[in-house]
Amino acid sequence: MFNMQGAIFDLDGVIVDTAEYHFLAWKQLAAELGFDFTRTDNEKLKGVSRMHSLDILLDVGCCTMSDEEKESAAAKKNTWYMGYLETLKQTDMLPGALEYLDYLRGSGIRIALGSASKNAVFILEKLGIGGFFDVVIDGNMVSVAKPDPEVFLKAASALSLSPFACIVFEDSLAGIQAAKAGGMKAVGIGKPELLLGADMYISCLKDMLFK
Ligand code: B16
Ligand code: MG
Repeated sequence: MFNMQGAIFDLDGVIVDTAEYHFLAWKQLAAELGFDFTRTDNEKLKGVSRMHSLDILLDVGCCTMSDEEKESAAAKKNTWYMGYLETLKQTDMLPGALEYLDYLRGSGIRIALGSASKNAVFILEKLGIGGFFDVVIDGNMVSVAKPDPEVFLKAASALSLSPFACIVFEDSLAGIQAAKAGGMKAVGIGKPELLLGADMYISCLKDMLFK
């Protein structure tokens, strides 16, 4: 497909859906601050960095915080979130993700993770799939968030591949934009109308097994 030599995967929403755990932890923080945070609000946080997510949450509650208070609130939310991640296991992976990683490995395709999450390594460990990835670039290793292509360019470079030889699998619009800005092909996972600009659309990685 597209003469792919490297596959770069986003994590949340592509390999595993941790959005519900993010939601529960952000909702708990909002409750402490005295306002409600809904699942609809949570949609705005997909693919967005932790601190930017906090800014969006504070906007929802019409709250303001100093930088110090923000650091402490984000750390508290992350402790709750990591508590939810404790129960994560391989069977929680999204349909076809494990099988497609296995297929790519067997085909000699180089594999990278390109995620905004600072918990990516922990999540891969919980899922028991760290061994599939030649390279992991996560939120601890980038200075500019998607839609900037930094995370995917770093992944391609660490795979020793040209961006043009790589395909990015993404569930967020910012991620699709980042992949295209980096010169990669982009496969959008989700509704085409929400992921404008991708080269191809699928509903989950299981669809790739039949292409
Ligand atoms: P953390 P992805 C993103 O993961 C999530 O989609 C987003 O909701 C989250 O805020 C972000 O990671 C940061 O996560 O708090 O664990 O550092 O989609 O880029 O794999
Ligand atoms: Mg994602």
